[in-house]
Amino acid sequence: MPPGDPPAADATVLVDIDAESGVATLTLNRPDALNALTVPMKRDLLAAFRRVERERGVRAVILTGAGRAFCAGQDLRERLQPDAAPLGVEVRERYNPIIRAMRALPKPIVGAINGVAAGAGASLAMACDLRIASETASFALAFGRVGLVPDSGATWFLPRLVGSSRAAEIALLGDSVSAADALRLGLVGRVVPGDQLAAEATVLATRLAAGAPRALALTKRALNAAWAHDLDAALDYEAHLQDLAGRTKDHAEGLSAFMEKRPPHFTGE
Ligand code: T3D
Repeated sequence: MPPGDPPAADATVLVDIDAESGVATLTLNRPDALNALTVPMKRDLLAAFRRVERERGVRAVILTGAGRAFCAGQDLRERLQPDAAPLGVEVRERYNPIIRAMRALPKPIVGAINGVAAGAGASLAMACDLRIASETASFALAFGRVGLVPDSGATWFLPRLVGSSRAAEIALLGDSVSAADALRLGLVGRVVPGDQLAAEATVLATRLAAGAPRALALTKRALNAAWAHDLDAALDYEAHLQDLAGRTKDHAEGLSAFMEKRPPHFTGE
């Protein structure tokens, strides 16, 4: 955390920036409500993603939850308030901008899934670039249980991560998917004991933060675009991005480091 910028004790999203490693950790912080998402929290989460995009020293991001849950999705108590926005408005104006910001963030996001990820909480997890889960984590597309449709990108991410047949089971039945099953299905990349999650996520994010930032940003862009591309378009787009990457100082540094048999030192230039 930079000096002079302590988090408010009641902040709904904690932002902790480790200047040395270049890793920013965003922590959803309403543990008593399993980090269920309220209007201020969605605003704070979007602001946090915008902040880590602006901060040049941040090269990788961890998204996790405080307490025993990752995120239980929309705060259902807030939804019962008489002044709650219509659902379509809430999704368009508050959820979708967060998901768009995560996918457009030119820095990798590691989801450290420390507990249950339900409803829009599962969507947030799926919008991360990499997911590492605690053994006690679980995923539930709980939308159907409250008579709603999977949103915040869930219907887009899920079939791409686990295939359409498994996605239909998870989305239509809404059953909880254990961390072990999530690993088997490809919903997460790694599962570790709960007491090792923070450390393992930090190791992963620190590795990413030491990578060539422009190359990683362009790789994320290519992977995002690949879903909408056929092979011809993907080949053309890769060539275009390689042109850009090839002009960076980091590419020259990578070549020098290889020839000199030393680790590269990437600066993002
Ligand atoms: O605006 C819009 O609505 C559109 C967007 C919708 C997107 C969505 O995310 S819809 C889906 C919303 N989420 C859910 O339906 C999940 C609801 N929660 C649960 O099903 C369960 O809590 C869990 C399976 C996640 C965990 O179960 P468990 O037994 O481990 O914990 P618990 O006892 O149910 O919850 C602990 C506390 O967290 C409890 O509070 P209390 O009684 O101790 O004061 C519970 O009410 C609170 N909590 C959990 N989830 C939510 C929540 N409070 C508000 N909203 C929640 N989503």
